[in-house]
Amino acid sequence: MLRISLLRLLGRTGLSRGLCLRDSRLRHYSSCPLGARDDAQDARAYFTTPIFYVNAAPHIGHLYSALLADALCRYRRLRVPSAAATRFSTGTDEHGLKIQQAAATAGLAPAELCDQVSAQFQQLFREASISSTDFIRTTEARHRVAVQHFWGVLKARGLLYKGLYEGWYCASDECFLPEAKVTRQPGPSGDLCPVSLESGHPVSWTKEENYIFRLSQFREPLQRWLRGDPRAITPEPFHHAVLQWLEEELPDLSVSRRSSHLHWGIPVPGDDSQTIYVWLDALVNYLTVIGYPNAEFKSWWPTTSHIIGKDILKFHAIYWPALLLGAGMSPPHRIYVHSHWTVCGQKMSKSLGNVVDPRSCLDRYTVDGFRYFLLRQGVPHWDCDYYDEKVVKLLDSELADALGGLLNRCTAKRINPSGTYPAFCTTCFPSEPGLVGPSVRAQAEDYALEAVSSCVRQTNGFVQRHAPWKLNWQSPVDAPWLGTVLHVALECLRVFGTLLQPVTPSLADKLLSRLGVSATERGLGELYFLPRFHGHPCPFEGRRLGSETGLLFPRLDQSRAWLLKAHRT
Ligand code: ME8
Repeated sequence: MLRISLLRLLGRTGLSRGLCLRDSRLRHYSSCPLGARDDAQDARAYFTTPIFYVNAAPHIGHLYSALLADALCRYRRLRVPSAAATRFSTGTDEHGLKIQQAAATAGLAPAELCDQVSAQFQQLFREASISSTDFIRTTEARHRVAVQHFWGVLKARGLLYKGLYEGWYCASDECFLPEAKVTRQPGPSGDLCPVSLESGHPVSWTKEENYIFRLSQFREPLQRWLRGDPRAITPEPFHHAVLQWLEEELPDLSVSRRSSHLHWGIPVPGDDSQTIYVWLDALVNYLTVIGYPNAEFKSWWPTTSHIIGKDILKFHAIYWPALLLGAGMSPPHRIYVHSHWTVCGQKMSKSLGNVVDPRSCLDRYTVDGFRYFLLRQGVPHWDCDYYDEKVVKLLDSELADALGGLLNRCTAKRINPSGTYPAFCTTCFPSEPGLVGPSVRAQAEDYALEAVSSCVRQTNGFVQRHAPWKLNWQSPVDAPWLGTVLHVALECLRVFGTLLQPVTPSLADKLLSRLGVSATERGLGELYFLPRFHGHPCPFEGRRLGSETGLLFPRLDQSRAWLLKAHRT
């Protein structure tokens, strides 16, 4: 069944209903559009991914976040085609102790490490057809201006004070931890070392004079925000989790570090002895991209959707909205949260060294194939284990056999010798079920069009049931029905192709081109399913199909021997 897990993330946004036809036409998606409060052509929507640390090369977890954002963004562009209406940013997070230490370990200047790894992220995203409109690096001058301005606003509003901050700090996670979140584990020398309970990363005791943000003042405003907008954080369990966290006391937050300890960052305005905390620096990237502090940013804020992994929920759902409220702005419109890719049950992470290289996956499975796999298989609510066999099995059965096979069946010369989108015959397939007569050929099951169109396999079942390869174009009795069977199946393929555009853009393009659907006929507004069934004209009927483009998606399992060999080396 063609179920894309992305659709589950979208929940009630409407895309999940995309394959379900009512009144045999695709309905306009009536619920709240992604990232915008209404669907007007000039309504703006701004999508963001996290900005990724440059301490190590990208892995498939990073690509997954970027793909989710990309699919949401491409879907939004299908609904609202105006190029000026949608913005999509991604980028790299280049400051902080973690990067400073990684550069020292690699024997590089921090700026060199940042240039190298940021370029790898940019190349990966280009190769994976991530259609971002902006890429931000936090080492850019425009970002320093934005962060220092934001700091100035918080200061002017009396929300920063200087005080002694004492507690555990985890450089790997770049966060402060209360005692209750710290445990002891044997270190390399066998001695017990303090580590973060959640991530397992080492922590160290820190005691310094810092600037502190009055986070504690924001507990109630945050609760009001989340209770007033139950869809602010989706899926719901994450919304609920944040409200649970807010039941507990919210301590003030240290937002700077001594420059002698952390020099790789943005200095506190007017106090060079302190460097701004990397999370405050990083979160402001979402404003820098849209021109903050210039007033232009107001046309994109707060119609913003942040796509993030669950590991950084607290930063985006508590710190960031509190900082924004403190600076006199609204929280983001939506926070879409996803879970993690694991390997043998363990979170894929650079520090564990169990990462899967996304570029070799794109090479091996093709860009569309790997995009489809990650978006189809990943689920927002729970972690998903990665292994190569799973990719091969899924792509072979769903893209190569079910979808590719269906296209082949309806367009192959043997069954469709005229190479057209054949006519639909209302006598063979009357709009009313149960009619009998010598020319009525449709069966009771064929009236379950919702089901037919909701699933590629069921469309294949429809074709299989009527075996067009056994019907004869030369027979006046068979010909109209043969055309009708192909017409219905091609209509289903057209719907699948249109809806797959955000997920597998090249494959969808190949499919729609083969069906003869022009570039202006691929929007959601054009998506009327089987109008002939309801007595309306169908623009495709009688039209020549597009030219042959070969297999839609080649089976992978022939290359499995190669795959296993590649794995062993
Ligand atoms: O946290 N599965 O950067 P980061 C799925 N710079 N997604 C994963 C993943 C996995 N195993 N591992 C990582 C940072 N991700 C900060 C963010 S934003 C203002 C600053 C994805 O390089 C997921 O989106 O550690 C996660 O939240 C993000 O990468 C963390 O990337």
